[in-house]
Amino acid sequence: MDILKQKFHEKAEALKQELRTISKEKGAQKIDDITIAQMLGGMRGVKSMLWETSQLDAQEGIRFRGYSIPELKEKLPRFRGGREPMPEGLFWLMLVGEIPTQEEVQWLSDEWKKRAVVPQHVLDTLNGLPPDTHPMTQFTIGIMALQNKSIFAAKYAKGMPKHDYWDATYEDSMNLIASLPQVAAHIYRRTYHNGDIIAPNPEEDWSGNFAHMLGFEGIDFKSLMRLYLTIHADHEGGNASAHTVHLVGSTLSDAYNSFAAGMNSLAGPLHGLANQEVIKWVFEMIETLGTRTPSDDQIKKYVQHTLDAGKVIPGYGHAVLRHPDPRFVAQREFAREYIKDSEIVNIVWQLFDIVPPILQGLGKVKNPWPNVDAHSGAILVHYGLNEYSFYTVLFGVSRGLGVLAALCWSRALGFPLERPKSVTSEWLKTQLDK
Ligand code: CMX
Repeated sequence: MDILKQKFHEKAEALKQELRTISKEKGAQKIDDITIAQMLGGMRGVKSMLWETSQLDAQEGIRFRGYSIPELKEKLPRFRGGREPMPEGLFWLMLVGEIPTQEEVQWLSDEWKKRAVVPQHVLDTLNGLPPDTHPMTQFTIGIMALQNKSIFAAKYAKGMPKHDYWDATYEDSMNLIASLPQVAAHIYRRTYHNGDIIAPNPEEDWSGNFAHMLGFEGIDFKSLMRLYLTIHADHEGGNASAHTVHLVGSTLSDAYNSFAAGMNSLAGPLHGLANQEVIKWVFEMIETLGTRTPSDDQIKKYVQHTLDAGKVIPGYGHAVLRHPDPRFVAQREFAREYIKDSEIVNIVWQLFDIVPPILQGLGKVKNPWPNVDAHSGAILVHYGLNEYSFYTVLFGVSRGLGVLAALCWSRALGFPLERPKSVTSEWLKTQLDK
């Protein structure tokens, strides 16, 4: 058994026993009530799921196993003396709750290199799709095409006992994560670069190799990828993509089926697709105003024009957060440190001053602050990755780390099929009468 799997197994077994005891001895204890407003309002705040890998605080933002993003930047191992954390380290942390050593992260990086085998039929499947197929659609199809490699599905078909589910899920998750950069890069190159595919570079880490296969060799872009793939990885379990993976996984669908389902959820404009919508909206603004250096007044009018047209301002607002998203802040810091004078980045910073008071003035928006998607596109444009329809795929590659680590936990803890209760509006009205 490999070192990470062994550690995970020991921790999961201990927690499984503990949770069983809690359920047996305190199972009837109430921890929450649900209101009609919550039921009609997208179940905001209803505590109904265990999710070990990260937790979100409305004011403070995300913590991964208790560590904030600035703490991760300081504590996680880095690649060859670079300044940004390696996502390999975050996966280790999320899976076993310990900050890994440099050697452990190196082991994981090497392990993913070994496991990154994308069969030809997957690439052929992608190549068979019309080039105007949205990259997120291609991404889910690519993941589904990998599914015939599922160890869980093969073992289940042969009658795998329940106590082995976690093991097969771990194997699938590791193989799938290892393969995601190549699948994503293939989609990028076939869609935007005439199918000029770039072979992996075994000298690189997971993020550096991804940047290389996309066609970006700059050291700063590789640093950006390390940060980007770290901060987008997880946002506790209730967000739409994570919850989808959790729900589908609860049916004992394997990691490939579950993750592809989550990616379809990430592809919605209120969720991950917002990162493409932000930059698309900024480009439209530039074109309408006829300048790449708009004044604050011009931007204010454009924001108002968007709202008057009955649309949302992409990249602003959040279902849980009530402060600027620390993932936005981390990207702003990156831009301050690495980028000098980018007109698009400047617009994002102007928007940060201009949009919140306008949204606040509407009187209904609960969080007027920017979320993770408000900043990412501007930095990618700065480095020349202008094809914004691809942005959500980058988000998806990163999200694989969190949701698949969490899926391993769900299998190891033996979580059952998820099946909340629904009611009709007729039933709801009868409750009011009572
Ligand atoms: N611009 C305009 N109106 C907004 C808004 C925004 N950015 N954010 C919220 N509102 C509106 C809502 O549409 C809603 O209006 P109605 O009552 O008329 O339907 C009202 O304010 C209340 O919404 P809320 O409770 O503040 O927000 P929700 O929890 O319902 O929704 C979110 C959260 C993210 C979907 C919403 O803020 C939004 O649509 N933002 C823009 C899209 C976006 O950036 N999504 C990415 C989120 C991060 C991610 O998952 O990647």
